[in-house]
Amino acid sequence: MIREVVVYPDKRLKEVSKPVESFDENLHTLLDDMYETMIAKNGIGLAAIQIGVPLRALIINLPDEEGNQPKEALLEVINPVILEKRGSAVYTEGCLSVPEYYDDVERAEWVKVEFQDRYGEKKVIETDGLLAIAFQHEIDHLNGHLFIEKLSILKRKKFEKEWKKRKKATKGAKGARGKG
Ligand code: Y12
Ligand code: CO
Repeated sequence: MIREVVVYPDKRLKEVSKPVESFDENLHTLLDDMYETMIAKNGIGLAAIQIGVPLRALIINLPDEEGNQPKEALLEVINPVILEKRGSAVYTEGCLSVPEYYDDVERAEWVKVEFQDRYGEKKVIETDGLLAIAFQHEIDHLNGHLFIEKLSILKRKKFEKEWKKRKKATKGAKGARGKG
C-alpha cells in the first residue's frame, strides 16, 4: 500500500526511532509499503519515520546506469549502526520529506555499517560513493535529523524563507480552488 509521506516541518521527523524487536509479518508489510511508497514518489531511499512509523528501518534502492531501480538491488536495513567512517565527500542531496529542494551536503566518503535484514539476520556492509551517502542520509532520519540541518546558517535561512513563501503560495492556490 502506498502511504503518505511526512513532510517538513512535521515534528514527527524530529523523533528518534525505536529499535525493531519483532521480525514478523508486521515488519514485512511495513517494508513492502515503504518500497511501494518510495517507488511511487520517485525516491531512492526512505526511512520508516517518513511514513510516520518511528522504527529503525530504512530502505535504499539506487538506480543503475540506465536509471532503472531493479527490486533485486533493494536494500532493507533494520537497526543499522555505523561502525566506522572515513574521508569526506560532497553530494547534492534531496529528500522526499523536503520535496523540490536539493543542496550540497558534506558527509563521510566511506562507511562500514552493521544492520539486520527483514528476518533479523546480521549483515555488515562497507561502501562508498552514493550508497555511503544514502546510508548516512537515511540513518540521520532514524535519529530525527534532516539533511537541511547540515546546511550553513546562511543557506538554512534562505531555505526557510523559500519554504515559507512556497507554503503561502500553496495555501493561496488551495483557497482559490475552494472558492470555485
Ligand atoms: C543521495 C542523496 C539523498 C538520498 C536520500 C533519498 N532521497 C530521495 O529519495 C529523494 C527523492 C526525491 C524525489 C523527488 O521527486 C522527483 O524527483 C519526481 C523530489 O522532488 C519532488 O518531490 C518534486 C525530491 C526528492 C540518497 C542518496
Ligand atoms: Co530523506
